[in-house]
Amino acid sequence: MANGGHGSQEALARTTESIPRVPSGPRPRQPSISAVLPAYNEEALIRATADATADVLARLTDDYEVVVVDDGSRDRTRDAVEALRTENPRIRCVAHPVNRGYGEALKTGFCAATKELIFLTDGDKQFDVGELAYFVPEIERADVVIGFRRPRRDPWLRLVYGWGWHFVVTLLFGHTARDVDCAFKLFRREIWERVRVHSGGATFSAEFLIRARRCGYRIVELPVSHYPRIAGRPTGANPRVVLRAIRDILWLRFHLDRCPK
Ligand SMILES: Nc1nc2c(ncn2[C@@H]2O[C@H](COP(=O)(O)OP(=O)(O)O)[C@@H](O)[C@H]2O)c(=O)[nH]1
Ligand SMILES: [Mg+2]
Repeated sequence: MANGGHGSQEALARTTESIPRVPSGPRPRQPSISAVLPAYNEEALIRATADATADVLARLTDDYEVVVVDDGSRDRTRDAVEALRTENPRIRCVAHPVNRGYGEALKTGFCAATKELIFLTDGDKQFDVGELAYFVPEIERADVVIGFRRPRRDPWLRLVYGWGWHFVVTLLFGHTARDVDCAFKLFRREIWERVRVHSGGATFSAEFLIRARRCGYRIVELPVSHYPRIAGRPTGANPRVVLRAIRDILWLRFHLDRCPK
């Protein structure tokens, strides 16, 4: 995992350069969009991610906001976002005083979102936000549009954890999605108001999709590009995160039968 140097600079530039993939030309309808970016100790990447997200949203709609959820970071993540806000007031930071977990951060971000559509992506710049341009038209025929990483560009151990997780979720709940945890999702905000998610950790994404399916929402899946993390430290495979995820998915299996929605 690189933490600076030429490789990082090139990768940052590469993913930023891909933004013009947003199609130009007349735009039929422009739903307003809130982007929600969870961030935990992402001072090296959050500025570039939030900036790129704002650039893309500005090309897709006149009415957007970027909500970064700083989940009790111990670095200068929040300062980085506040600095960005002085340049673009549509970017704002909602902060937890202490770390509460991925799902809790998303709950905070989704509740803070004010626009018609919510776009979720991670704050670590592993996605090409420009590909959101392919998602927005799909929302006309779906309630939730989710990405699947093709291919997923993470270290091999993280991939093994990912496959294991996919297996467990499918075993317990049947087919849920090709890539349950892909942090590239677009959905109507009203769905968040109707689907109650219990998990505050890494199970959040699976639970959200499982409940959305049970509520009968239409889900469309699209391929998305994925890039290796170029700075900062991933936490998705930490034992504490994994144990919490297992506890939450078993809780869900037990409680979903009693309270289907
Ligand atoms: N809010 C919040 N975000 C987190 C936490 N852990 C990781 N993240 C963020 O969630 C995203 C994905 O985390 P990452 O560690 O890269 O996991 P991975 O990509 O699944 O290996 C990144 O934007 C992180 O900053 C957490 O405890 N709270
Ligand atoms: Mg990541």
